[in-house]
Amino acid sequence: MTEPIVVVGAALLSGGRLLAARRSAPPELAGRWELPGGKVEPGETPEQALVRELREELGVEAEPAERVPGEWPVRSDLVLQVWTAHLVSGEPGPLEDHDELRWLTPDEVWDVDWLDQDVQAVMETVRLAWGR
Ligand code: 9L3
Ligand code: MG
Repeated sequence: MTEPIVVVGAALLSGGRLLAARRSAPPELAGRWELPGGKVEPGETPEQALVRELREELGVEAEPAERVPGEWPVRSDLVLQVWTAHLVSGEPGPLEDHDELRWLTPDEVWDVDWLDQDVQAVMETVRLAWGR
C-alpha cells in the first residue's frame, strides 16, 4: 500500500475571521467551499506547500501557525491536513481555482456549503482557534 498524498488546507485567520474559498473547478466541486490549499509536492513539507499554494491561489504571503489535529480522507489516495495560518502581506483574491472568497465570523462559519472533508476540518479549526 502506498501512503496517501497529503493535501494541505489553510485555515487563514485574520481579525477573528476565517477565510473560505469557493471552488470554480473541477466541475464536480464547483460552488462548494474549502480551506484553500492543495497537494504537497515531492520534496516539500506541508508548511512549504501551504505557503506556495496561498501564493498561487490567493496572491498572498502567509505564515503557517499550528497544525489542526486530525486528518480527513479526500479520496483513497489523498488525505486532508490543516494548519492555521496568518497573513504576512497582500490581500487575498481568487486567482486560481476559486471564484469567491469570504471572511467568516464564528457566527457565519456554517453559512457556506463546505466540501465534505472540510466540514470536519473546520469543526476542529473552530475548536482550536475560537474554543467553540
Ligand atoms: N480538497 C479538499 N479540501 C481542501 C482542499 C485544499 C482540497 N481544503 C480536495 C479537492 C481536490 C483535492 O483535494 O479533490 C486536491 O485539491 P486541489 O489540488 O485541487 O486544490
Ligand atoms: Mg487548490
